[in-house]
Amino acid sequence: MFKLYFITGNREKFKEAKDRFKYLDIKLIQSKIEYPEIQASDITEIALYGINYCSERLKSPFFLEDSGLFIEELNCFPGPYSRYVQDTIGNEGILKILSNIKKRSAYFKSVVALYKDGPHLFEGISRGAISNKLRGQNGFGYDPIFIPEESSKTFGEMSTKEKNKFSHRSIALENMAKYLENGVE
Ligand code: ITT
Repeated sequence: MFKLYFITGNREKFKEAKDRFKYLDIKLIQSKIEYPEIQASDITEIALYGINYCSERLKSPFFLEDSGLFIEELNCFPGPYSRYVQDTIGNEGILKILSNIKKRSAYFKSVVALYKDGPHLFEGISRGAISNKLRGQNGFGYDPIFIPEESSKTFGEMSTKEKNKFSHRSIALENMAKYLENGVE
């Protein structure tokens, strides 16, 4: 079985990846090595900086993941600032900003950065909308305010397995899994 480290401090992300990889011949191990999350205007740049930094410290194959919520009516804010916005104004703050706005479309984007004989990038996007109020206790971060297309539930109202049917992270992880299995990027 192939051992692969997922560098993340976020337990929920690891849980999602474990569920996603359940059927594959890959043993996923969480690593909490800390790496600088640079402030850049592009999440791919943040992820690439992260793997280059970690590749000097970890010799086994590993990946990390950077994601963000992009609200279309706000010119794709918070995007690369999603962590800061979540830690400061949080979901209530986002709902307040959007309180008089009808067009609530948004998407989550995930960039999975794998380091295995060099860097490889995989992307996933989940399109949907921001709910009118907080709904659900599951997941983390923006999950209680994001409703993916093809569902009427927020991610916060879904189990990990259900969220994985729609989520940006799940799509990016699937793209990485295909590469690991078939060598196709
Ligand atoms: P890492 O240790 O893996 O970096 P993190 O929690 O810092 O974990 P990110 O920087 O990738 O994660 O995420 C940026 C912000 O977006 C952060 O506030 C997350 O809570 C939020 N976020 C990312 N993915 C999400 C998801 O699937 N559902 C809800 N919120 C999410």
